[in-house]
Amino acid sequence: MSTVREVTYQLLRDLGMTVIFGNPGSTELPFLRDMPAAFRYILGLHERSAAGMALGYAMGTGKATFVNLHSIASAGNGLSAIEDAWYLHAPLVVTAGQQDRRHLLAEPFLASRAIETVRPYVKWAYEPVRAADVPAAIARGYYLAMQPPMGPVFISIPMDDWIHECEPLQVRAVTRTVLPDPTALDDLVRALDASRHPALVVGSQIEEDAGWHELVALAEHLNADVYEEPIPPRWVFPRNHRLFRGGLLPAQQPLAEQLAAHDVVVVLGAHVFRYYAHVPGVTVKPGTKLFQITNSPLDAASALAGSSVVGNLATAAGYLHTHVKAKQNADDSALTAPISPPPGNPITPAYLFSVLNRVMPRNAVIAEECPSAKGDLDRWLTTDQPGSFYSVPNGVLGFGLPAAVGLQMAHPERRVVCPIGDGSIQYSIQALWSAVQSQAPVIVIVLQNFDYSALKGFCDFTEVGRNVPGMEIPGIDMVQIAQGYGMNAQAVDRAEELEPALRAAFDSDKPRLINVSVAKGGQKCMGMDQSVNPPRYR
Ligand SMILES: Cc1ncc(C[n+]2csc(CCOP(=O)(O)OP(=O)(O)O)c2C)c(N)n1
Repeated sequence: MSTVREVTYQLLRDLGMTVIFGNPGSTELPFLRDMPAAFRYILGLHERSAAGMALGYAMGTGKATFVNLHSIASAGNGLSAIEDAWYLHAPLVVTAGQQDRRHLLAEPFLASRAIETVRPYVKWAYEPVRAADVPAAIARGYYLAMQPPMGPVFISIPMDDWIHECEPLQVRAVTRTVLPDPTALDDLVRALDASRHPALVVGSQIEEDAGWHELVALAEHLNADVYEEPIPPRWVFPRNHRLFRGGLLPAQQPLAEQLAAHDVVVVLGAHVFRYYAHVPGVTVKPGTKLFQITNSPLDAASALAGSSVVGNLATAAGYLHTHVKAKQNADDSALTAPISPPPGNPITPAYLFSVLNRVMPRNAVIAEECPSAKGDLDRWLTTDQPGSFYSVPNGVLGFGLPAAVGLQMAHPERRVVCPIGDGSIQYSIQALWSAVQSQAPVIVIVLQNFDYSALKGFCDFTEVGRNVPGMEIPGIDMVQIAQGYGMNAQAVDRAEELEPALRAAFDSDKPRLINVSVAKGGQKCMGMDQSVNPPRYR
């Protein structure tokens, strides 16, 4: 008879989860010992980094990724990455050790209530009732994690379970594509056929459902204006396309105004809508017909207005393309090409991103976390290939760097670039070490402005005032920190140094950190200024 440990490794092999991201402790050692040669263990020096790299890897490969954390000690540390996976619909099978069942009742050292802790941000949190159920629980977690909307699951495993006897387990076929209701889509077809000026609002679920090409074909067929969802975690439409109209603002009233010219708005793969600043208003102006197609029943239920259809985005876009009549009357006022920003000193984020856009390969992948420079990044980076852009989904800093490293591991044939603030990089700084150790040639561009510019911007935006503690972060030497983790690093202080430094990084096949001294940001809040009538908090 096999053991739980042997059956589990066979199961992980059969499910294709042979890369394990983790940070070990005593309660995991009975599982990790003598790991079979087919497996690769990626060590994160902190669980935010370990689970965050797994998140990047899962999004890059589109496949469930196995994470092994340490009891409650590290499930808590990894929770923000699990939360990111929840909002990004990223399939993670997260496991953590539990104390030995035989004395759990006595609350020993490292006893774990991790399943209660993580529950709001996972699709399923479970501790098997019997040791012999461990492999089947992992299999069940895997099928659920991969089911749209994909997401994390969590299984807590008592450390004595691994040595118990266990029956072999057969992997099962579980389908993953949920077809949208054709009757509901036909209502949308009629609305689009009757529409004079439709708009598409596109969101990250397009990428989850591999619907990039179907979306572009649909937009061109309809000649519809295409807007990106507010604060997009992924870009899903070519940035230079004639129909691309930019992003929607994350506040109710200004967003409705952006869409005011349209008689039909179809939201494809996004919330209706993701707001940030509370500026009350209507969802869309009266008379505009609003439709949502989403792979998430939760998003369908929480939409503020309109009709929702649940199902696969690629299928839905393909159906609409086939059934709606083509339209000619596009307003072809595509975004005019902006004038390149000047190379001033200090370097502006706008200049930095305009140079990066010129220098980087067209198939580069961006994993970003630069709060106050988001607007400039959005303006100047013109990626036009699927899987090119990832960003923090729900405001929890610590996403960017480990996601970049995980994405780089998933895409050895592409270069991953991580533009990141000097504040943001501190939340998961240890991922620098994992990039070096795993030889993942990620290019980290730190925007060093020595403060929390985005928070200062928010202070101005909402009239909180500037008399707030904890806004400055002086005295951090990012080059030395990176070098301390074994990474090549250099400082760029003058505009003329920027392009050579970037070119050298792309020419090298090693990971590298470039610390760029930039002008302080915070002039706008998520693309909004006082004209949107922001809330006041004083
Ligand atoms: C985990 C976490 N802690 C704190 C915050 C609040 N916060 C939002 S933006 C920001 C500043 C980040 O600084 P930096 O990366 O230097 O970017 P900058 O604001 O200077 O553009 C902070 C602290 C957060 N969103 N997440």
